[in-house]
Amino acid sequence: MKLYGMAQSRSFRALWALEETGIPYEYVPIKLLTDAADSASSQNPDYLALNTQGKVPTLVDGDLILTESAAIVNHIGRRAPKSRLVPAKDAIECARYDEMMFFILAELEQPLWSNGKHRFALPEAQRIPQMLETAAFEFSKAVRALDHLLGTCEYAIGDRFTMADILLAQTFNWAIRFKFEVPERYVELRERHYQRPAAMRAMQVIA
Ligand SMILES: N[C@@H](CCC(=O)N[C@@H](CS)C(=O)NCC(=O)O)C(=O)O
Repeated sequence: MKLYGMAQSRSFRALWALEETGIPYEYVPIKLLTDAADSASSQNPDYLALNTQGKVPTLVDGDLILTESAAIVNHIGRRAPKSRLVPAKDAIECARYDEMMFFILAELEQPLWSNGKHRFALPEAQRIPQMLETAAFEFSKAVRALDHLLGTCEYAIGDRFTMADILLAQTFNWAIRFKFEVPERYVELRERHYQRPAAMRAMQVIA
């Protein structure tokens, strides 16, 4: 498999997933905001042919091209079924996994992305400064919903580490970096999961 990505982005989810499974891969660093003529630029025509939005991550597995981080980690997990990083057998476990993955993307991550979009990612004319306050409000609401979903569980679902924990830990890492208010429980969750050998190896690759 070939993974295109960059540091401090959702690419880390995919890289960490690859390291958890032990699947051999090649990592290709991509640069944002550089001259499109640069072969590593996200705007280079060869990269745009893979990822039409010029975003990261992109995973290429044979003829398959994936450009959504959650779909990428799921695909990696399914390519390594023995890892059990993506639930596949029990319908209840699969449902809980789906719920957590969709919750992370739709509720927990969105306020972080809104913050980023309205601080630097959108063209200046499209930025609305008040969105930062709204994002902080929405994030704390999502955190309360997560408290409810998790109860006293140590993992995102059930009693073992899954790809949902990768998304959860990386999303809280992002929240901490963006200076959102993160309860101690989730600071600790991020620390615990980022100490996994696979996460540490992924950090060396992406640095
Ligand atoms: N929904 C996509 C979002 C990908 C995305 O927005 N990636 C950011 C970095 S984390 C990016 O490439 N931004 C550059 C841009 O928006 O041009 C995913 O989860 O993979």
